[in-house]
Amino acid sequence: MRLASLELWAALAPLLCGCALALPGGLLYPRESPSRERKDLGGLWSFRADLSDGRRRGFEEQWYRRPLRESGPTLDMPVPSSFNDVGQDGQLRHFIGWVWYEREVTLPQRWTQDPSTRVVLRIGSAHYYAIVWVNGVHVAEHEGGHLPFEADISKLVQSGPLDSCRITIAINNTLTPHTLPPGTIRYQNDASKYPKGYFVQDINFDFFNYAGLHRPVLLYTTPTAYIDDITVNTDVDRDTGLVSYQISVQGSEHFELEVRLMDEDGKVVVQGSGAQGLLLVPAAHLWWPYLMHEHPAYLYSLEVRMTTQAAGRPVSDFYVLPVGIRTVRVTHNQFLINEQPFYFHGVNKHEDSDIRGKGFDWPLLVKDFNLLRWLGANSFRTSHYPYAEEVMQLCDRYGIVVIDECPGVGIVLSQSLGNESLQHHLEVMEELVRRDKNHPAVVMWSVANEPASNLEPAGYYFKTLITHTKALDPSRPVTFVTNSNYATDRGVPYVDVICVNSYFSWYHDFGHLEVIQPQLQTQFESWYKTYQKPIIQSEYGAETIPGFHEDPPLMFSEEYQKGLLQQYHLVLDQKRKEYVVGELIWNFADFMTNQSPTRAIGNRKGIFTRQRQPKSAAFLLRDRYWKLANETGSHHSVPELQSFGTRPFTF
Ligand code: GCB
Repeated sequence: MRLASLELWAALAPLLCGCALALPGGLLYPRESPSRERKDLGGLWSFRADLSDGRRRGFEEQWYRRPLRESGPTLDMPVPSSFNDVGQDGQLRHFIGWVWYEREVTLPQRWTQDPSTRVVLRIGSAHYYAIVWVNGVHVAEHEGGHLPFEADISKLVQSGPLDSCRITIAINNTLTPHTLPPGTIRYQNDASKYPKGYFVQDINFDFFNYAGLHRPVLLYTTPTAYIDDITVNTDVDRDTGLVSYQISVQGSEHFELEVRLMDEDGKVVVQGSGAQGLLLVPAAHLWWPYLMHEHPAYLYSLEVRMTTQAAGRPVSDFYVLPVGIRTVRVTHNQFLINEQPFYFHGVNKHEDSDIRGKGFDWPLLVKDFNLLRWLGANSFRTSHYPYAEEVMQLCDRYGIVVIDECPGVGIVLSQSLGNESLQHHLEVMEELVRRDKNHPAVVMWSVANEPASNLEPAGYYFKTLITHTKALDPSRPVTFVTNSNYATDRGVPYVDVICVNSYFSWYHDFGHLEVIQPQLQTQFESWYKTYQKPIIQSEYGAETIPGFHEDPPLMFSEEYQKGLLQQYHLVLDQKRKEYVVGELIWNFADFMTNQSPTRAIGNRKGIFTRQRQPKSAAFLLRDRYWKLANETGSHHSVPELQSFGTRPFTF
């Protein structure tokens, strides 16, 4: 949206508020407030993998009915973490099927005795399919390993005599052609070669299928009448910021809503009331990306207060949402943030590290953001699935721009482009937009990575998926990342920005750095001539073992990685003057993959090692990114350390 007249905006804004969401209810991040408490269930849980042949013993013996230790031996399992790499057991590392987690929780008395308190169990992510019981009663089921889900467990915890409850979560990591990401179970029935009942999980994506409770599990409370969802959209008219909001309330028909927008000093700049409205912010501080402005990432706070009556008593609920005022717009050759051309100089990441796998970890997260800042990166893509909500919050706070990708990776079988898969994919986009719609850092949705978009069903599939995503959120452009040929790709006609991955002189013409320039020129020119849309080089890179040195450069050496990047940069420097709007290196850090003859303990295309130490290419990229920042943004000297984190971080 851009510079709409105030009147037009006032009329349109409510229509932009995620009104196409078909999901019932919101899923606001559980923040503490005077009316809301939270209890983190991180720590050690009891754990058991169901090693029975069909992996069904847990259901046959109803392990959820009593404490897990009573139905067999258990292991200590940290949460959040993947279960795969914490032990010494090869069988568990490669386990496919159901695993069981359990935790006894002591609840504050008020939570169990006050019927006007609503108690919610929230699971940040459980990969891949999860079933949840509380005290043996089924409370939730969820498909998809990268998005949160929750269950209202008030009745259960308020009906018993106990101040404790037993939470059991069964999780299955099996991927099928209709899951996201898809996969296939392949049975090996040749008794001369394989043990009885032998099967493997095939996948068409290049990262280890870590599983378990990857993100925080917690309990939180609200009053029984509560703020269920908030949707914010922003625009700018000269120096006035326009913040339109829509609030939904559950548990009461008659309520009052008051909103106050506070600046970073806690000063109220504008107030409003009612379930929807438009706030005008005079002399607004805009949310700018890192290195694009001397004060990036300005966040206001939208304080929402709901009051109602319940059982003759006044009830209030409070929720505070960070709000960044910014606009996003795409032309035929530019990506504009606040009407200024924005060039993505950033990375692709993974949620991946030693031991914890995909488990959420604050020290790792802060280290990664410090490295991004050091590098002068202004953006990343959440390749190839939504990252933890806390990651998105830090992006808002630091001004790191995000292309928010759903787990649509490895869609290469035609059966994964049929209606059953499409239906699930649409739902996943709804869950993703519902979760991330209010993050100013998110500037574009990516619905997939490298699908077989040249196949016949891909046209309908991507048209439907992208149209639906735009209906869910008309305020952001939508893309998917392609590695198909420009002449045969059936999905790209529907995207706003073309994101292309290419590995010249790595997967083709390996060893020949001299082919990169002509091939990359051809790539860009062919796409642009066909579509006249801005282009992002969404992946490029080379496998590099730190400490391998070869000059003249040979593959896998640090010199080869640098040489390859430099050849790409020569072409990017020409084309960014025309229509290329970004470059994202593959990859920020080395990461774990399935074993294969082409992977030396994981993918080594990181510019940092898996332990986050720089390879030579990191220094090369750092020089480049700071130069780019100085050309396109506000001026900074390279070694300058911006002082992040001066504002307290609140949940
Ligand atoms: C790609 C994929 C990414 C892989 C990368 C590689 O095109 O999108 O998931 O890891 O190539 O290193 O092969």
